[in-house]
Amino acid sequence: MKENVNHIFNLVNKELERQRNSIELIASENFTSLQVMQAMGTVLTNKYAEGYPGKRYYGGCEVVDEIETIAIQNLKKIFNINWANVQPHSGSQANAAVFLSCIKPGDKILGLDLTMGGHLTHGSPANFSGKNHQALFYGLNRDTGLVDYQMLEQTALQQKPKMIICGGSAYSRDWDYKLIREIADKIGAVVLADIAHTAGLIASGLLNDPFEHCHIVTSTTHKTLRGPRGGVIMLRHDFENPWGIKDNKGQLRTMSQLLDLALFPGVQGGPLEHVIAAKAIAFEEVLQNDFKVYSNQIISNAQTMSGAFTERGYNLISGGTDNHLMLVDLRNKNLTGKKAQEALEKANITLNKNTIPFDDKSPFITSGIRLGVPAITTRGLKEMEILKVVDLVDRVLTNADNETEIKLVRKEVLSFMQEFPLYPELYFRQFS
Ligand code: DSN
Repeated sequence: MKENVNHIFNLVNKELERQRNSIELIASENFTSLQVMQAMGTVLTNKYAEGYPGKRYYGGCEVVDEIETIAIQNLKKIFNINWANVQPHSGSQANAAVFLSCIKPGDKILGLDLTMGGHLTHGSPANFSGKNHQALFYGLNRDTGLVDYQMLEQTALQQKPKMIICGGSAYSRDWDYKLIREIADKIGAVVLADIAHTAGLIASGLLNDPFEHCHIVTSTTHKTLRGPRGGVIMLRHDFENPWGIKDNKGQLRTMSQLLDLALFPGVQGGPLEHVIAAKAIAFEEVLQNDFKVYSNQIISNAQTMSGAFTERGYNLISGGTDNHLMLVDLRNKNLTGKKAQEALEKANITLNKNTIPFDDKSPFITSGIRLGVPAITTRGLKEMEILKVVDLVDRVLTNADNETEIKLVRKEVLSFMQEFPLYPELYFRQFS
């Protein structure tokens, strides 16, 4: 038993070393503060608290009530909103609750195609969203790489979906939430904005504000928000639901009531109060002035990176980025996304292969890679260092079959990342 437990802690330390020694370019990852991490490893993990603050199904909830209330208050301050639910275990659970509260099985939904940068929970046939609903998709314009709002409008007017979803996981441009709402109003559809990727940048006022136009907003908390893994559901205005949606007792409810009920008991059981404590701390960090400095640096780093790749002859979908990520089309480099990901991994550079719009390759192979800068920005890399990162990535991609060159790049990555210490004091001790 002891050996097996220690083996796990050894593996945790191994992962710590992997993170320390890599250039992390996965657009959806980040490094939390030590405080955020510490909150997750506390006695709060022992507590059952089904229900919501003040209305729980278990005794002994007075402390977690206080913690969850602080998390909610902090989140409300960040986005200037009236209501929030901080219990979703993930962005997918948050979206599942929105679906459960607003639409019925079989209803039509309209989201950005996954192969064009959308998300599994926006209607993919492999996901509950596409299995339980009639999923329709809009895409990107082939020439510009931008969301094809004309296609979105035409599909919406013809098909009359009950819900329009905006937001994605590999789209590097900002969204026209106002236009989407105008289209939705013509057919009486609910607009869900999933800001999982860009929440931190929106919190810092650097991207369009979805809250004024979209009925419901969901997010994860671990990407640009730099919190623990988890999700949230938010409303700026808690509206009387205009669609006359009733709860399972046939009672008319406001949206916040329906969403609370949909998440618990509809989708989830007991909330993860240790993660909610970590969310409360992360949200406190977002409220500090230096978070805005961090978000500005993300955008500047992403633009520096996209400019440098373009100068080196890489084709970027939409020609660049407004946010923290970019999508590179590797077809002119005679490389697949899979090959690129694997070669880079050997050099301790982590990112993911990604389909590009109108890709002729499968999601297991792909013609592109997605790169994001939130994690390396947290580690302290600025514009000058971003140029070095681009150089290292380019060297691997132009020598993808040259093991000697890849080894040389790996050596450089190891010494380069030592200049940006990650959790220097941290070590997960073994138990005797
Ligand atoms: N898997 C996440 C991403 O990488 O974007 C989205 O859920």
